[in-house]
This record gives sequence, structure tokens and C-alpha cells, in this order.
Amino acid sequence: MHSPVACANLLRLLGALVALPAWAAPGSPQQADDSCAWPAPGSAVPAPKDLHSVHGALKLDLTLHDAREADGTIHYCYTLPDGSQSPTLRLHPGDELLLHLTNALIDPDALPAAGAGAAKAPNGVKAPSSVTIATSMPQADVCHSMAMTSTSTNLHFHGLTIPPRCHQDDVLQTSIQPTDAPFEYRFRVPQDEPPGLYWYHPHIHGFASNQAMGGAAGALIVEGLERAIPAVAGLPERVLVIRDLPLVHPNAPPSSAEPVVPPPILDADGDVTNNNTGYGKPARDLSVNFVAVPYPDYPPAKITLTPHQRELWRVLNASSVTYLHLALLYDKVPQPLGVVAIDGVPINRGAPSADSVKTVDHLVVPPGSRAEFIIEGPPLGVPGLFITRMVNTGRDGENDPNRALASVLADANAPEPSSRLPAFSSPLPPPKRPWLGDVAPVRERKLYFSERRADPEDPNSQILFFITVDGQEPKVFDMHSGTPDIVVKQGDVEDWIIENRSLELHDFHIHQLHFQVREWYGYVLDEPFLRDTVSVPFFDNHMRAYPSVRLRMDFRDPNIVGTFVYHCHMLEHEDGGMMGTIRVEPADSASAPAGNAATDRGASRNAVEISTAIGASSPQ
Ligand SMILES: [Cu+2]
Repeated sequence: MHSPVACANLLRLLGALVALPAWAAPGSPQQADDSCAWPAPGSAVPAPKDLHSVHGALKLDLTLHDAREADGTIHYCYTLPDGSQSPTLRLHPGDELLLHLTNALIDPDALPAAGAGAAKAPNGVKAPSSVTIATSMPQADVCHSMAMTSTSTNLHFHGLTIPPRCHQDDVLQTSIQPTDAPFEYRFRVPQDEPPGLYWYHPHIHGFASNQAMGGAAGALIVEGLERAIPAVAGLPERVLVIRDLPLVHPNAPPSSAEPVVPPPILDADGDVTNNNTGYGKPARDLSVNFVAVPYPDYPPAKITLTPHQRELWRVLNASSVTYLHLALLYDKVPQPLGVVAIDGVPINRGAPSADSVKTVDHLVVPPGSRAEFIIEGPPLGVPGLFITRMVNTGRDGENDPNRALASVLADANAPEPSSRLPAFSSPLPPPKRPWLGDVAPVRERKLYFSERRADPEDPNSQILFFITVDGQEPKVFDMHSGTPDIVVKQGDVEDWIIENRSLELHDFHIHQLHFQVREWYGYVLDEPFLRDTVSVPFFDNHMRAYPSVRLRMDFRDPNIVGTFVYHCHMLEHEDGGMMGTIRVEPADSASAPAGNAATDRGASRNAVEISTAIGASSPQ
């Protein structure tokens, strides 16, 4: 909920609404009296509120609300008691996070129109509704609830190597209902967690996509990047959370400034499919720190900085399905992006003497992934534009066209970003375990992404999504199955080949750990850093072999003993069944790993036909 001051500020902000074209829905897209209002399109990009740990701990109360906006869409938002949304949680390695999460969700079908007044959710929290709320649901133990409803929620701390246990980072059984008391999340950031950008979001199977698409996501920063990458010491930093949202103007024709492209085709989920032109209607709109940049005119959000100002941009792709392909143009010329970290891991993690800044002029960031890079602001009077270029997502993929995200303009009086990295810090101690790339894997497994129609005879039937261990039967994820798909032993290192047998991109993510990319689409990479999310190129029917990636999986950290999930981070696919479970057994347990479809190391290396069409889907 907003305080009166926050509401007054919001009203002032809404006064600056840009003029809407005739086809836009009448009325303003925001309401001042709901708790999930976003700034108007074209606004300055606001910085999320920073919450810093103090004396080794960060304590906060967070509430998840939903609200129906004037245009009929539903927003989900994490709010602090002062009304600010999706704070950035900042902790040092070794610090404790103590977060009380209140679920104030209202059933989306019961949400009243925007501005219809406020009611209390069953737990007594003020919620933006005047409807009667059923409170008859029996109170289940939150830790073993497993409830999967539109008003259930929980938290996943994406990228952190913390235990897959209730109150820490369990998403298989933990489910909080609106009738529950505030639920405590409490864990310590590991001492050896790489410094960089992580994030938090809900992870209720079947409902993750809608909640994230409505805005439920925020950044978490493990401080100390300057200890690994001296080039960022003293730099101002800007956290940019890119989310996707349902099209604000779904019925608008494309901008007359664009080339004419074939009319949009919708898939079974109602998403606009990829036309591989870079133009046309996108599957989703995007927002930058909640400033929407809607189709068809993409009015950019605004970033101002002092001329030539060097900054660290920490970009999180919190989209449910949208790939980002970032570039920064000054006078239409691509500018260098000095990449320093991917997925929360400094890019020199495995090779401290190597270049600690990798300069590129474009960068693909799949859903769930993060990229941190140094930019230099434009000179006075030179127009800059932060954009995402098209991504070819495959024949069955969504349309991710070229579009603006934010204008980048120099202003001698620009306010400084709210945060700056320390100018002096002690160097980061070397990781305590040998570099993952130097450890021989004890086992190799192959998994594959695939899709099929629920009724193969009916081209309009629902699409089922699978991630399958080679040798097992494809099945949609069943959270009530007590049998893990994969069992490994803590202490082991394995190589996993992830193959894509479908006609669209997928985006492999595993909880609790990072991996090293060894091969990507036939290219040998041996990356000197780690990722927790990686794009797996799509198959097309002309290829001789399925595209694949080879990942070196790190099961050495004792923190990760337990059962957790791996899945496609296109959340619509995850909700549709593209998820599996893995159990990491203690190193001293007697039982041998079971349920494995292990193959001889090297047996599956194949000569994948390299398509020149991957373009924007390349790894850097
Ligand atoms: Cu997918």
C-alpha cells in the first residue's frame, strides 16, 4: 500500500501521462489508489529502492499484492510497508537475509475493476478489492502445502547456492496462501557466493508465468563485484529490471515506420509467433523498472546521465518468455558494452589473470539471466537509445522484434544514480574449490527439450512441454511424483548434454547451482565463468542432428543436498510441464546414484550442423 506521500507523488507522476493514440483504451492506464501502479510510458526510469544489510543482516517485510488495472490487466507487486515496489536486496557474502512474506493475493477472477475500493485479504492485509473473499481453505502447513492455485505463492532466490529447504529456497512443497500468517524466509548468503546480480520471484508451478509477468520479481545483489573486477570500483551503478507484460495495445496495427510484414499468427497459448523479420507485433510488451515501452510505437523510457559518465549497468531479464538482445546506440552507432559478470558470476571467475572486462557491442540475455556491463554515457547533444534487437526464437517461438527500451541522454545536471560501488575493497579470495572447468566429470547425462500436442490429431489442442532424461518417457512435470528424475551424489561433477528437439528456443535453468558451458551448438567454449541459465538453440526440420549444449554441472557444494528442480526458464513452458526434479544425496550416503540414464563420456559428441541463422542467438 502507498503512504499518503507516496500516493501524492504518484498522482504527480500520473499527471505527466503521454498522449495516447485514438485506438488506445480510454482513461489512464494507472490508478492512484491501487497498490501496483506503474509509472506512465515515457517516464524516467526509477531506481528500485535499495535495502542494505546492516551488521551482517537484512530484515524486511514484503507483501505480494495483485490489482486489476484500468486496462483490465492484472499486476502483481512486491511492496514494502512504505509502498515502494520490488526493492533491491543488497547483502554481502556471509550476511543473513530475514524476509517475512505476506500473501495478500486476491483470486484474479474476483478482482474488481481498478479504483473500485479496497478490502482486506483473509490475512487482514489491505488488498485492492471490495469483494468477499472465501476464507474456508483449511490451514495447511506452509512447508508441505504443495498447493497450486492462482492465489498461492512462494519465493525462489534465483542463482544463490543455498539449501533447497523450507524457509530457505524450496519451491517443490512450500506454498503460502492468503490465509497464512507472514512466512519467514531466513538464510545466509554463502561466504563464497560470487558477487553479482541475483533475483527473487514466485515459483508456484502452473502460476509462475502470470505472477512474474504481472511484475512479481526483484533484484538481489551480492556485494563486492569490485573485489573481483577492479574496473568497476567507484562506478555509479544502475539496476535495470526488464519485465514482460501482456500487450498494452493488442489490437493496434504496427507502426507505419516499420516495413510491412505478414499478419501475426497466434499459437495455442495466444502468443504472437516468431516471424523472423525483426518487426511486427511482439508476443509481449516490455518494461524497464516498471516503465512500460508498449507496442506499436515503443515510446522509450528515459535514462539521463552526465556526459561521458561511466556506469555499471546491472540488467536482469525478469521476463516470462521474452529474450533480450541488448545494444546501446549513440547516433545509431553501437557502443561498447564492457561485460564484467553474467548470471551473478564475474567473468574472470575461472581465470583471474585473464581480461576482467569483455567488450561486445550486443549481448543476448535469455529470460532469467543477468548481464552486468560498463557503459559510457553519450556526449552532450548526441541521442542514445538502449534497445533490444530481434531474436530468432524458431518456427514455434514467440515474436521478439527490434524495439527501443530507453532513451539515453546526456545532461550536465543529471542526478547521479542512487548507488555507487566502493572505490577501495580488498581483493576477493580465490574460490576454495578447484575451478570447475579443470575437474573431470564422473558421469555424462543427456536431457532433451521436446513438445507435442495433447491430441496429435487436433492441431488446436494444447501444447505439452517436456524436459526428459534420455531413456525415460517424456512426461509433463508432476509435483506430486515422489521419485526424482535424476539422483546425484554431493561432491560429484557431471557433464550434461541438453538437447533441443523442438522448433523453438528453450532456456535451461537449474536451481541451487551454477554450471560451466563447455560446448554451445557445436562450438567448444570452455567459458572462464559460470552461468545458471543458458539458451538451447532450436531444431528445424532441415538439420541432421538436434542442437545441443554441453554443461559441466557442479554438485560439490554441501549446501545443495536435497531435492530441487531444473526447467526451462520461459515460464510459460515451465508452467506447461517443462520441469524435472533432481535429488542431491549426501556424499557419505550408502546408496549409489539411481534413476540415471548415464552414457559413456564422449559418446554423444556429434557434429551439429551449424546454422548461420543463429545470429542473435549466439552465446555472446
Ligand atoms: Cu522453453
